[in-house]
Amino acid sequence: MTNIFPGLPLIESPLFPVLKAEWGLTAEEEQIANDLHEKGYAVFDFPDSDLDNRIDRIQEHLGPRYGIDFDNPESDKTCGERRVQDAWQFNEDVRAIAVNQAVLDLLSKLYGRKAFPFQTLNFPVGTQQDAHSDSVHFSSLPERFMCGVWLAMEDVGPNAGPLFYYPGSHRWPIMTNGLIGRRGYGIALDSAQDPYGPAWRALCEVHGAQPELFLPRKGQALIWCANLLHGGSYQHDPALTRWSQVTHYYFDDCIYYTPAFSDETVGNLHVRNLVSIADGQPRANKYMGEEFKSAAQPHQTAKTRNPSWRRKIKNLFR
Ligand SMILES: O=C(O)CCC(=O)C(=O)O
Ligand SMILES: [Fe+2]
Repeated sequence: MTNIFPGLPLIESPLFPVLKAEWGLTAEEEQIANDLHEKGYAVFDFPDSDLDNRIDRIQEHLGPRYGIDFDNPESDKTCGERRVQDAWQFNEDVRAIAVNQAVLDLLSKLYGRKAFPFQTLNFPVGTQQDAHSDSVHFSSLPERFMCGVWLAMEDVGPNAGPLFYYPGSHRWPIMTNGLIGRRGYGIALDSAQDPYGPAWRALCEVHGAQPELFLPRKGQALIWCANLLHGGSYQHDPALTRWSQVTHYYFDDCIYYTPAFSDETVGNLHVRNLVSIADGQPRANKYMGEEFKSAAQPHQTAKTRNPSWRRKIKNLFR
């Protein structure tokens, strides 16, 4: 069957049951594809024979950056800085995990477009972060061409603030400002997920949704779909560590933007200027093979923006 919906990731397509038969998937790949389609996440063993050594080196090199006393088993590990963003820029092991070719090939196969990593986050403890979908931070046009890969760099027990998620929530409405009745373009926020908290809570309530905890062993990884609701659960034992690396991936030939600061309907997009970790090169925003140039500068506030921005955006969408 031809894929009549190239604007949807293959694993999120209504045609998935028919299309997947034609991909030539191994049994393991098919399990991952089914899980992503049905539950919005999938667990797999991270395919890297040097992973244990990488993890040791990452902990050793990044450890001092967190301001945490890792040597004392009793010390509070949650009090320092809880993450290092984009350590791939200076740490070859973080980069190697992000650009793992088997993972890139798998994601590209499952989504039907070429995957590229654009951000890494390295955590020594849990985030204790409220439930959110990554699509409010990193959305794409067409939608859903984004995912996260969460890698356990040690065994994670229930008291270490494990990752949690709501299975099936990737099928709930994708949050946009239009959906919740606010304007977002040029409006400052502490966090891009703040405006959507009440909407997610309402959806959880109406679905009677129960979160599941991810209690992996070291070396297991979890892929989450762009719209899967997830977060970091409460850390019952602050003396524990929960080393992990999250790599965020986008896919080729999309516009990459932040919904919280955008009003899509009227063409006001807060686009992202990305660099692919794979080659360190900028990735242009594209729509159907053509470069898309937003008239507004990314990451600027309304105050600093060129006053002619509205006119320019109007022209673009004429
Ligand atoms: O590791 C966690 O607790 C959550 C991380 C997360 O939500 C993310 O990196 O997108
Ligand atoms: Fe997230």
